[in-house]
Amino acid sequence: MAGKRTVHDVTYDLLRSLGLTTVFGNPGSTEQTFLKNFPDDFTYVLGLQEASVLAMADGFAQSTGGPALVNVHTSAGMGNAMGSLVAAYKGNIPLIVTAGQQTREMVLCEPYLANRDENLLPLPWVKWAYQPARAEDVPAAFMRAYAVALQPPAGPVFLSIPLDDWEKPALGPAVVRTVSHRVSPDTERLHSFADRINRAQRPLLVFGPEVDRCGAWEAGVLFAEKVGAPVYGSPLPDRVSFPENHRLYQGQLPMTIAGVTEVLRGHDLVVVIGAQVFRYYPYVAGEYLPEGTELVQITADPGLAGAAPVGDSVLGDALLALEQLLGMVDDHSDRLVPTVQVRSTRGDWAASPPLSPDAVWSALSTVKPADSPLVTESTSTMAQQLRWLPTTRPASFFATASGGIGWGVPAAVGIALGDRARGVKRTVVATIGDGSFQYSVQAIWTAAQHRLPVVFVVMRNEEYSILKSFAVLEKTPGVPGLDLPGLDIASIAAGFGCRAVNVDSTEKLAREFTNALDADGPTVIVVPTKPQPAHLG
Ligand SMILES: Cc1ncc(C[n+]2csc(CCOP(=O)(O)OP(=O)(O)O)c2C)c(N)n1
Ligand SMILES: [Mg+2]
Repeated sequence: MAGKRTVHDVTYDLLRSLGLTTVFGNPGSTEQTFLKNFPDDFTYVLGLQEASVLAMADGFAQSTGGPALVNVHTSAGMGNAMGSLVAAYKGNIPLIVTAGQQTREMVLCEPYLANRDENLLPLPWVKWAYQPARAEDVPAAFMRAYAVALQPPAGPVFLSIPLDDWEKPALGPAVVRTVSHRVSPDTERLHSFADRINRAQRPLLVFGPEVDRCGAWEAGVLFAEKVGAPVYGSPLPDRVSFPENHRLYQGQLPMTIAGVTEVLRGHDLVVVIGAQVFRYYPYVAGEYLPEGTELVQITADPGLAGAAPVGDSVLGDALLALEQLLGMVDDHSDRLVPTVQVRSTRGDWAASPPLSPDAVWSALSTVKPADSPLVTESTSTMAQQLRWLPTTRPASFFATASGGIGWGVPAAVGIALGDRARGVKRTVVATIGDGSFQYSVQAIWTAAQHRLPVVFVVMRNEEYSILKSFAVLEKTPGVPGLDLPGLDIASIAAGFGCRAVNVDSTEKLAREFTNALDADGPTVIVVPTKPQPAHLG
């Protein structure tokens, strides 16, 4: 019948209804049937490599607080995107990742570009992977993908769509559904946790990424102040969830079993909210909890509740849990908690290059606008960042959730795109190691094309500095491949169309940073930086 609506028409209507009108992609012949006659009310954000495409969508979703849509090229494109997919999965980012597939008519004989075992490739880093059994099922598969991605724990899903599906007649209009993205914790169990908090003599609180992600920053502060307990940030956070300049804030937990246990010693109850127990990294053996310490965990992720080696868990949204707990706990706001000096006051470092990381971070702390979010992937200078640029506002600290580098540069670009989409004007600051800068470097081209307000500060220490600290910890001398000579980062950045400058003093860094804030587009500032031995305990 002439004029019959196609799978293409109905799917675009559905995407419109779901607010998914921005597509992050890199196209190929297997995707062009989806992208055909791309509607005017949709935006296509081109990334030049799929690692960037996916992490830009991740940043976009974190800025907007909603899901994001990705379209990559069959198996090869999906393969390139995998590292970024792991970070999105670990960070609970609702992404609907789609890839084209060869024509159904000939896929059995494995033509060029056929995505073989298409649903296996993204596993285990998606919540659901599916190629519709029939072309007519494509719209409903999108609806299911949306519902699965959004519900807690949120995360990426994958759809493979044969290229000949789009022109097929649709069954009818798509069914639009809504789902909840919060789950309330079991009240009875929460009461039992509150009783334990009320009985505790020396409780300690740990806030993790779920708190900031679900909009519970303020609720967390109220709860901590009422309990009157010291607060730690969870180790290796991808989001910071508590003001790091608050009088109750004591610092970030260490990243080893033994290190965490030392901090928890003497506390009878540890309350972990919105975090894994714990995100350990180097193996330094020890007890998971000191003698006499109990632990309770609140998380929306059954996987994390299951993986905790110790303690009692309740499943639920951190905001709903904190709001309920606030009414259940006794007021101990007058309990004495020693304050910890997190921030340094003055520096005594050489003014000539290479600059010490302390000098770089302290200079940044004098010029970074208070409302600028920080995206950071400077692996050996995390302690200096905490010292000089503590996070004091919600939704303003972002780092990879997976430990894979190459996330920060494209995520910063995605956050700037998300800010623009929701009408927020602020400059995104991305502090990136010279090694980390290379992995998804082409994302800066997208930033330049969209004239995004991003300042990249690249710390050029000419090495994978953190890995040299690991070599000491792991007693592995003589590891090759840890030096990075001969990288002209400013030229690379200029080649992608960015403003780019080399600076060799803190004054120039501050001046160029301030200039960058006024620029119409991204700037890459390259700072020669001294290698920094990192404390990994
Ligand atoms: C995708 C990926 N490949 C390799 C690694 C291993 N790795 C961890 S940190 C690091 C070096 C980072 O170097 P740089 O960004 O220069 O920071 P620096 O340690 O010098 O501060 C590498 C290669 C990783 N985490 N992710
Ligand atoms: Mg480096």
